[in-house]
Amino acid sequence: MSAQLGTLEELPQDYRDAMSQIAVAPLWPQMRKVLPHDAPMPVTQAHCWAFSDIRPLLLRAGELTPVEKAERRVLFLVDPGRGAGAMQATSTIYVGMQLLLPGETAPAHKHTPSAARIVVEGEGGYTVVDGDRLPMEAGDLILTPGGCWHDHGHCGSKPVIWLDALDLPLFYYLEASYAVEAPLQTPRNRPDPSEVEYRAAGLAPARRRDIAPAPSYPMMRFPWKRTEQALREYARHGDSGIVELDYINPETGASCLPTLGFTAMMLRQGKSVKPVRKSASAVFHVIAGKGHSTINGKRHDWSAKDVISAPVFAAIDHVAEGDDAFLIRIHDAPLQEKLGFYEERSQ
Ligand code: 1HN
Repeated sequence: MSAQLGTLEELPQDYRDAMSQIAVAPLWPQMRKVLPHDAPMPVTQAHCWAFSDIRPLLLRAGELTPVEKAERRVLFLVDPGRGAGAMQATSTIYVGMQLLLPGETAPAHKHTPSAARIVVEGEGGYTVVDGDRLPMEAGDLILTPGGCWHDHGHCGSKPVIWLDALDLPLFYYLEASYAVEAPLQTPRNRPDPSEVEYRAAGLAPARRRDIAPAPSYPMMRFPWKRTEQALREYARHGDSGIVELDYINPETGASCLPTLGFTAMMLRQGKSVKPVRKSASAVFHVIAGKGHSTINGKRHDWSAKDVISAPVFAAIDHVAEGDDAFLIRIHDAPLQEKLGFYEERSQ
């Protein structure tokens, strides 16, 4: 079954040249590379990006490059398994840190990939998504789904930094990635739907089915204050296992974006948590607390605002030190579920 397959070097040079000339190649030398036994062989290497390393370079970008010249002033996280310039934190997940200075705006555009922001630092930032003005407060998750217009602004007095997560690598691979540009939007003069129609979990507007179908993306902002409260209550009254809440579409219960999943996690202080191994890749953003995660045998120490990546099927062990810790896990389980292969295995 697992006999050694023939190599390219075994083939005569004239045969190899003849293949190249007509643009064909033999499958068998590459068969195991594309179809390894029993589990994938990820290219992605687990990594921890310290916010204290990124922040000074991002602030310097604020001095070096005006936002008008950058459109989006971002430093993106490069998977060490892929090397210089790779716009990938994992196979499918792009992550960047974006800086907006007081008074700056980033012009409107819409694109095929979907995005979400997690606010890392600063007050007064906002994103306008399809006319709704979404305030950006620390830890908030803000969606900009594919095809939705979005621009950013900042009416505060200190720099604002947020994390961008996109399914860009997937769309780029599909040769499906492009954007359309437009001037800044004029926001509606009312609070966003998380404060109005979807004020409370489990409640959604009653609608006339014939003329008012539920919007595909009803809620674009998930305020961190509510998420943290929900996690703490769940930890207090739920079972003693892993404390995690998925961000969902409040109309359908589906993942809040089509390919990317977002899961809020609470790690109780001093407790080691060993989740099942998942076929999804993941990027963890630390909202608060400090601790360490051992990923495939290597220890990564982290604290608030850091970002940690994990490849598919990673064996992971998280420990919060000192106080309870809060993280948001960005992952591609929704994509894998749609494709019908999402899988979990015990460690
Ligand atoms: C994008 O649209 C934003 O709107 C940020 O803030 C980062 C990276 C790649 C492609 C589109 C934004 C992005 C992006």
